[in-house]
Amino acid sequence: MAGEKTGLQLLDFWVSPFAQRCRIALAEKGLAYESLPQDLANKGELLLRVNPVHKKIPVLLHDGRPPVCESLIILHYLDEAFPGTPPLLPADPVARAHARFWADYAEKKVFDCGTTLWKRTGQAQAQARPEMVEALRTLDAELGDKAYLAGEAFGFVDIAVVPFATWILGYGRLAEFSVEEVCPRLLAWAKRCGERESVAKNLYPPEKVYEFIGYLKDTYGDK
Ligand code: GS8
Repeated sequence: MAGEKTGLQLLDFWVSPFAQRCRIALAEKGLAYESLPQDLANKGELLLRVNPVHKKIPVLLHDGRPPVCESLIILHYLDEAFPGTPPLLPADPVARAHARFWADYAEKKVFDCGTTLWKRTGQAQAQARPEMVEALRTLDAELGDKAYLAGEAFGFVDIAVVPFATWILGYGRLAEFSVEEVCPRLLAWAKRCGERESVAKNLYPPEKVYEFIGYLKDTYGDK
């Protein structure tokens, strides 16, 4: 997709769950954009210039305006800058607050704990295992029998959390637990989300993500 009409460009990385959030959100809103893939092992001048604070992707560029960094902030920005597109966040303030709460929970618990699982060894890794299982059980219980995390409609919290779902299989393998036993409803939800074109086009199969986790472990993991 090119961003000529909207003037949108995304500093991107294929398997990044944070970039995937933005790509799914842009697709849900029907906003064309140009993806600018970044080499994170050898960061280029553009990334360092547009995100000098964190030096991380994703970064959204919009028509020469100051860059917008941080995936969830980008999602909020898209809702605010393109009011004519389908909103990601629900209208009700309490529902919005809950959506933000669970997006934050999944990132802090599942993604951060997952990073400990592939990066660390010994006691740190061993401690992360029960934390991961508890976090997945908690998310599974929060989902319960709902179709999507916030109820009957797919939205902000699903977009924020579903990229992590493709990493869960890898976490289960690393920590030797059965994801099917720990979070069956979450797996069914991820499959349901994957039926949407916005998600299907922007996520990768868990096996491919697991291969990438192996690369991360070999390259950046504790030796
Ligand atoms: C996290 C972005 C991030 O970790 C957000 O956008 O929500 N809180 C931020 N980006 C990673 C790639 S995905 O793991 C990144 O750019 N890493 C490069 C680095 O750390 O050097």
